[in-house]
Amino acid sequence: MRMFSPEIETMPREKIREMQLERLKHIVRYAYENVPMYKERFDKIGLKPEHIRTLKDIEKIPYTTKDDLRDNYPFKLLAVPMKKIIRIHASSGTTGKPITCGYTRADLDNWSTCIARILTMAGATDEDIFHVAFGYGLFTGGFGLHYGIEKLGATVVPVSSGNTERQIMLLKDFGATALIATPSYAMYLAETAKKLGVLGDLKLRLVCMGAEASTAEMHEALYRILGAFPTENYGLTEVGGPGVSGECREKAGMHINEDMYYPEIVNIEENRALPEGEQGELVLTTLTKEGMPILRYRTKDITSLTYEPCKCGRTTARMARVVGRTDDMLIIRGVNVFPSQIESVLMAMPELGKMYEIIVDRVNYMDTIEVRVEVGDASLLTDYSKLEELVAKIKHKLRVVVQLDVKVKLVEPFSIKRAEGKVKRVTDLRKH
Ligand code: DLL
Repeated sequence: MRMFSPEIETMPREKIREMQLERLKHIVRYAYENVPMYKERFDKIGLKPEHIRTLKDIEKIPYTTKDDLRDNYPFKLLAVPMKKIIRIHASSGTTGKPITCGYTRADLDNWSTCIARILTMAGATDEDIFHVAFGYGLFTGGFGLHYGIEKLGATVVPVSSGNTERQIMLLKDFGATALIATPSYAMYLAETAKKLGVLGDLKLRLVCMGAEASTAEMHEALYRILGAFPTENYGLTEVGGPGVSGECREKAGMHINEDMYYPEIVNIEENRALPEGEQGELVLTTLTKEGMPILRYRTKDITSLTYEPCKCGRTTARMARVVGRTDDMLIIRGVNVFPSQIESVLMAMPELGKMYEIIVDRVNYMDTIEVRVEVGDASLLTDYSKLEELVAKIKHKLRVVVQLDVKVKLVEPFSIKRAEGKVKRVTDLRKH
């Protein structure tokens, strides 16, 4: 199994922990001495950097949240003078001001290394031609992947997002072997290539996806259409962008770049650290960031960790696929529902297309949930009895998975609007 940084990726667990402790002590002192917010926080509770003597001591450090980043907008969390910052990225966010991140030259170099590792574990080599369909701009996806691909020594085609038919032409003409996109956009490209009858002209062998949640069923569906091996990777602007973790060919969780990030899982209600294997909110500490070190960031992403060495030979911790965010979990008549549960049902049904949306409302004080999903073949919509039968089948499957009666509406192929960036699956009308 090829690795980009074999010495790090196969390091024995004890050695990883030693390295993490050393780096943690350093980053805590560095943040304390250079970022006023951290100094204030520590002083308020009488915590000193030297109180961090073991990895477990990290639990003494207060969490950092999205609100902290907003309150310190745009640059108050930088630990170095602006002169040393050579790149800024930001996440759009849904409301208000964006979240910003500043990078020194060393940060950019580490970032590219993380990406090069993730692409290598997905099976890429310096012979691949990467078509990058992530937006280039403040979003971390485009530039983040771009420089990692260059570091790997592969060819990068920086197409950015938009103009799907042109993307298909370029995929075909440039002979791209690897596609970088969000899972929803990768699916849209695949469906469009199929519609245009050019699937056979594509040379794609890899699809590296990230920036939004996807399910195993979605990966399988994509593989069936494109015939290219799908993997996913994870990251967030607050800690630098993509490059936190990625799947290897075993697809048994995403390997965390543990020399750069220290992961924890906490129980959401009680803010209590959870042991290996238990599901909770991922908390990340950057171990090497110079520009904007972040201690114990509450990601709101729900996952679990395993420290078992992987069959691929890597020893780094793996995080399970993100099941959802604490803030996109829907509570419908008291039942917790994640959009990913619905996706896993829909993507496993060959009669259905690959695009769906979820509409939640409140009628006469009662929560309602409706799933609109495209059929694979429009002719189905004119056959009333088949249609009824299919709706009943979907409802039954959804009932088993989400424990609720879900209204199901089948719609024509390509009738639901596609996103070029991150897809928005849920409309919650109760909030209006
Ligand atoms: O989406 C960084 C990124 C770019 C990751 C490209 C991977 C590839 P943000 O825009 O700040 O950064 O959004 C971060 O997106 O907290 C998750 O909720 C979600 N997310 C990112 N990757 C995954 C994934 C980039 N593989 C937020 N699975 C995160 C599920 C993901 N959710």
